[in-house]
Amino acid sequence: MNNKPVFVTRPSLPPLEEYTDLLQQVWETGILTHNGPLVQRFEGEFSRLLGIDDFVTTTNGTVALQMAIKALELEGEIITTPFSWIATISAIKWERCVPVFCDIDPGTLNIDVNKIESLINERTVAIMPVHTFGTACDVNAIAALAKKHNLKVIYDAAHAVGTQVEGKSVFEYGDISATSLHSTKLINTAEGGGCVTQNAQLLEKLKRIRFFGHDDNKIIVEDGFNGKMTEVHAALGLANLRYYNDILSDRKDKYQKYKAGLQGNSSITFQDTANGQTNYSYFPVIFETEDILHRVVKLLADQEIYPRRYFYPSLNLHEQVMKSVPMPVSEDISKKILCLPLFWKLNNEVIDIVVDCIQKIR
Ligand code: T4K
Repeated sequence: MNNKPVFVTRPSLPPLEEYTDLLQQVWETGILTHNGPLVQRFEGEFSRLLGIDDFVTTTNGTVALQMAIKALELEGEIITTPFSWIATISAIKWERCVPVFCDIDPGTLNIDVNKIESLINERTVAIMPVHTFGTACDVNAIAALAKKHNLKVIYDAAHAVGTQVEGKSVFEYGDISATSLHSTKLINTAEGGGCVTQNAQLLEKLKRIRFFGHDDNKIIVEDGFNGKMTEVHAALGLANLRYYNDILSDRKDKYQKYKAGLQGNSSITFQDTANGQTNYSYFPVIFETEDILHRVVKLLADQEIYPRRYFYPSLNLHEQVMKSVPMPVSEDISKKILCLPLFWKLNNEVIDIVVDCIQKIR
């Protein structure tokens, strides 16, 4: 087998000349940043492909989350999931809000909507769920809860480029969705991210916040910071977007190949992708025990194949960043979950080897 070692992911990369053609334009204009022509073009093309009205690019997904909190002027407690990447809570903490964990649903691995209400109090200002591994949250139930208690909803949609609910982009739910365009994501700009909102005033505010608080005339009208994407990053995004449909369908094929190969193995369960509302951006497998996971990791390492323990440990156990509170479902799942290699152009032979290794261990 070629292309060893095999990692959990590899960035989608267009043919180099397609990227350099776009860079040629950057060299010609000399515009490297400050919402130049390629950033604007990327925002337009990305929005068209996803069927959304507008997209505010940012330097990365963490900054997009922080901008969302800033734009909504939140001060207080934000209910979120312990089963995520550290950025979900670090963004909340950087914005001087307090993360409050709500355990997850063991099937979808998303925030357990039935457990949110008991955590709401007079200090609660928002809910920040994650569309974990690109699988949509129960967006309608979350909207109903938010309405009932007058709370804002920010979706950490870092994994969810391409996820659709009820025939439209999942980015259209909540007050703001914040996504990531990091090199490990379905569409990448190397580092990058962005915000989506249906609210025109919020959209303008997000644009001002990412540009030092400038209005269109470069007058400082509010607190802001520097969250701008560069032209060099937007060029990579534009080149990658040409392959968007191919990337989506290729991942779906590979996801289904894994699933077909592993179906019937009684020591594993899969994420419940809730009626197909996923973008196939990760292939997580939950083993019956942590011991089986360790044995699979060892067997795959012998073949130079390196899956990843996303997300381990459960965020509530990071005692150096916050006080520990028990989150039994998230803690249990995080010990037993492994994300298998899944990326555009992954060799199908690798999937066969991975499936074979897992089937050997019961
Ligand atoms: N919210 C959620 C739910 C998130 O998952 C994340 C980020 C965020 C918010 C914040 O978004 P950003 O601020 O990052 O835009 C990765 C990413 O750094 C991070 O973006 C991502 N989530 C997180 C889940 O995973 P690692 O620690 O897995 O990276 P690393 O270097 O171990 O890479 C994994 C594999 O990918 C490597 O074994 C090889 C391959 N790889 C990686 C990079 C960076 C490449 O082939 N090329 C590359 O350039 O963090």
